[in-house]
Amino acid sequence: MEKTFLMVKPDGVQRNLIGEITGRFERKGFKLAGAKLMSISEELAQEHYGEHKEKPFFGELVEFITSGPVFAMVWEGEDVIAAARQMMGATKPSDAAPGTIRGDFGMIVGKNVIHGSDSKESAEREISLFFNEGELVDYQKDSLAWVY
Ligand code: 3AN
Repeated sequence: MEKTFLMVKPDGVQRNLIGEITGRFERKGFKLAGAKLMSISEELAQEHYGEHKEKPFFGELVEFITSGPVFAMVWEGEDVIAAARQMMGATKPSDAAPGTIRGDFGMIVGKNVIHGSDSKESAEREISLFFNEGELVDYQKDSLAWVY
């Protein structure tokens, strides 16, 4: 089953949006494989955003993502990488459709609430950057016969 790396950014944590955001992926039907509240070191931030090294906003990006705790997650399911990108909405909150996470909660491009892997390659890279093998849980969802 496909896996993706999602992260509630420092602005989302400060705004108490962890529950709101994880709730959307739970209700959609995806499966949580790992999650943790953590601080990102300067080194990890630079590695994570390596592809943006030449961008004018790189310094700002690293400064922001290390400015407070983030909530890192691995979610699993069919086409979860693309589906999560749809649920996140466009990078620039003013372009993000209502009903998406950034459309509903984002205000400015530099503080857009959530990060999500944009391809299979980046998902694999980001999952292994943020999680040890032992931190991911492989389990089956039980039959829901006992929910009434
Ligand atoms: P996404 O997060 O939608 O994949 P990317 O990969 O293009 O977007 O950009 C990575 C991060 O860089 C974004 N989440 C956003 O916070 C930040 N970013 C993108 N464009 C700008 C910009 N023009 N100014 C400041 N930050 C930006």
